[in-house]
Amino acid sequence: MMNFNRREFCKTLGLGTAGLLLNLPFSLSTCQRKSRKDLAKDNELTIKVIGLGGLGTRCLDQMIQMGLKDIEFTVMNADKFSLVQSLCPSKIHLGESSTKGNGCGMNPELGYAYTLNSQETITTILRGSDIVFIVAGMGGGTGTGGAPVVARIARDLGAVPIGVVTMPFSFEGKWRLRNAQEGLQKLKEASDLIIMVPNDFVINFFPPQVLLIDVLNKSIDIISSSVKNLLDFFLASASGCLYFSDVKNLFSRLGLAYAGIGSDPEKSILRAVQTATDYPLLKDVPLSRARKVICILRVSSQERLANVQYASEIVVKKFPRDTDFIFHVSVDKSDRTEAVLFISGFAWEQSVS
Ligand SMILES: Nc1nc2c(ncn2[C@@H]2O[C@H](COP(=O)(O)OP(=O)(O)OP(=O)(O)O)[C@@H](O)[C@H]2O)c(=O)[nH]1
Ligand SMILES: [Mg+2]
Repeated sequence: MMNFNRREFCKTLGLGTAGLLLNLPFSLSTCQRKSRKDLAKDNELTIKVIGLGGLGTRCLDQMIQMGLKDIEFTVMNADKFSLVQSLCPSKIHLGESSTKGNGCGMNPELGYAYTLNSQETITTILRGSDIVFIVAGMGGGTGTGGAPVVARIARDLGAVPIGVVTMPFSFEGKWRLRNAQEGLQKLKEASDLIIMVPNDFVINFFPPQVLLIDVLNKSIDIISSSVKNLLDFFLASASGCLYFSDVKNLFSRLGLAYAGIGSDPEKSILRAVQTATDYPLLKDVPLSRARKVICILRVSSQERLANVQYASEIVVKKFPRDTDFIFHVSVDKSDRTEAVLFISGFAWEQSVS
């Protein structure tokens, strides 16, 4: 069992006052033996993940395939075919009596109305949750219209709503972009944090002759990994380390965030951090205007303290001096080495241009 004094460890990492927000795994061994469900119980954090529309449904299927089984997932869609195909056991058919199962045809007003019609069912599903992830592609009808409704229900129940959304590719045209911007604005009003995955930024991962299918799939990967890492952040904080009041303090009105993810097969946290800071999704993000950074480091049991310290310095140096940092460091039981950055604090209007 590794026990750290939060303040001393911050000093060791050389993080100064920024490190006072450091959230450390105070009892790693406990955390490694328990299942996600047990940890959630210990922390008294109940987390639910909702996937809306076509993209939301695909992302939840991917997360289920990643083995995140103890988390409660629900897909909601007006498109019956997509629902039937989904691996998710909990499904809500939005607008069942009105759409004949055909989706909302890029009309967010229908998405809004159908989701509102299912308000009671959604309330029942979300009751008792502390954090609700809402995953949707902005730009169509179901996800764009429905996501703000789900976020509002979650907030009214006292939970922290976190949106995870894509913005349309430029080639999808102005209609979808306008829908997406309006939907994002409404989602923002009802959520504490929105993790943005602009589809145009996803193109940065690939050479010019990339196949469309690869780009589509990559963003599903990014969303699924981002949610998974945030779930780990909440759940792997050993018992007593992170309470709902902490979550509320950390995430309340955080705004938009972009994610950078890096791993290293040879288990070097330094290379993982370098990959995360150079992540193609961050290429067009104005890091100098970030106000808050959440950095999740998952290191192998053989990783040296000096490397963790250096890795944190690499991150800190990328941002302005007055940025707030939250570092979460844990030793991975399967020796996976991963670094994830959530960069936030941007003004809303900077995001959607
Ligand atoms: N990267 C990526 N983006 C997707 C994918 N599917 C949809 N999107 C994006 O998400 C937006 C909304 O699409 P859907 O999720 O299919 O729409 P919906 O919410 O089901 O809405 P309707 O079908 O109109 O009722 C699109 O404009 C795309 O930008 C995907 O597989 N990968
Ligand atoms: Mg659809």
